[in-house]
Amino acid sequence: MIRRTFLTRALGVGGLALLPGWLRAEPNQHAMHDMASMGDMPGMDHSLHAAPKLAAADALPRGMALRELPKLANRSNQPGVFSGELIAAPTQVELLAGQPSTFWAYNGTLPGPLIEVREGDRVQIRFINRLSQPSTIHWHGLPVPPEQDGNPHDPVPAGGERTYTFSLPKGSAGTYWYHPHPHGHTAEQVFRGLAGAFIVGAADDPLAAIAERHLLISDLKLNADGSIPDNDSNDWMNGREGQFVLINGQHQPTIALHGPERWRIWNACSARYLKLSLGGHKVSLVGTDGGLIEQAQELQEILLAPAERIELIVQPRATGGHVALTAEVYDRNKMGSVAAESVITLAHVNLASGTPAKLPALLRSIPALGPSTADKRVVFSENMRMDNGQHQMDFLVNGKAFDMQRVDLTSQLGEVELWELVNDSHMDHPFHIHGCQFQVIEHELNGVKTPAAYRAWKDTVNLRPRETVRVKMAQPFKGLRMYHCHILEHEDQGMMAMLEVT
Ligand SMILES: [Cu+2]
Repeated sequence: MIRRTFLTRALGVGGLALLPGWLRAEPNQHAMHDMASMGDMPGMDHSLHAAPKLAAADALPRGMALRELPKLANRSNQPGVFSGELIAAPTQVELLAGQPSTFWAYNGTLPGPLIEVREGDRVQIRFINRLSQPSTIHWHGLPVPPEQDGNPHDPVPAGGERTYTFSLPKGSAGTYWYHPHPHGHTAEQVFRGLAGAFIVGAADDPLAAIAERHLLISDLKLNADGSIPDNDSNDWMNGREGQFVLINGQHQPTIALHGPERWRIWNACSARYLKLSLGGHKVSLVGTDGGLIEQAQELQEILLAPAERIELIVQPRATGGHVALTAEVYDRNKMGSVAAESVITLAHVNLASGTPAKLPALLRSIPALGPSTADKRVVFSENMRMDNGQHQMDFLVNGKAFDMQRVDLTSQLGEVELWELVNDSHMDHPFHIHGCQFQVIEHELNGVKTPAAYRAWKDTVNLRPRETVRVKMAQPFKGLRMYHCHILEHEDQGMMAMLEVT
């Protein structure tokens, strides 16, 4: 159904203009008839009708102090056990004055509540699904057993519930998140508001003395009447981007530094790439998806692909002063006639004067994964073909669209493997694998190999057009794992595959 609706979306009257010139064709009679007969399908883009107008770019209030993420309450009184409840349900939020929007939210908050636990904790989350669709919760990046990881094979039906339980081992401290992963509905459930942050704290954290701040960045496409539009054909091709980029659900908030701060940043956007800059102010990268790196890396800009996370140390500036946190222009080679990219202001930051913190020379040791004894090759590609006289866009892994019944690769438990991740397409795609962290070994582009600049644990890595990235990993649990493009529209259309660990 997902591919079918995309096909009609792509050929909708409004959608035609968005196709690249070499793909444009007049829809034939059959296609037009087909489209009309499918007008009542759920989630259908009624391209023949006038689309509601998008809210103006300045329609949301801005400049409020950045609020903290709401926290999920721990209902357990046992030491070492975190027990909480997440309810996914339609929730009315009035972002535009007098024009309430219906989001889908966890526990009524946008984003969902922050889950904060410690290494060694046992986690029990009761999930109640009050949506009209099946859903799951995927614990993005966490080392949890496959049957607890919200695979599309384990849907929680509309009106149903289940409890996810897992333990977090020593060494798993890091910056994670959670979001739905049901078959074919992931993109919609996330863009309607379902996502939240998950932090695993370390017992021996070398940066524990530095104040933490959390910035979960998400993207919002909003109509002027407050409704949240379905994906259009452009969203299905390039991944959805809205006219608003929010931090902790706020538009262009202000942040006042009172001294050195440790920022954890999540790119929870469906498709937007964030080339982050703090007005030229140097910051120190201290962590990636799976926790601290070995040595702090000083930088002025960093690219955060969809689903990636980082930890930065932001030091006060002797002269104080205001800077903007921005997403600089990054060209990810979108298809069709899309608007020119521009710099996006995410927040206004006051770098009050203060004393910078001295960082330890070694944050932690990350042992290199040893020699690999098995290889894998994963190729992301796109394909436009004719099907029944209509254009059909495919997003593929190793030449195939996702099939819930097909195991694509198998791995042995604990075996170190070298995965060659290839982007054989013209557009950036972020690769993500469930349930484990990998180490990037090298990037290869145009025949030039570049070793990773530092050792780090990651679960998501961007693949530039025609780029190959080599990573090493070892699977910690037996069972079924998903790996896919984390542009959620591409994932839903088939750029996903399955690994069985035996
Ligand atoms: Cu993709």
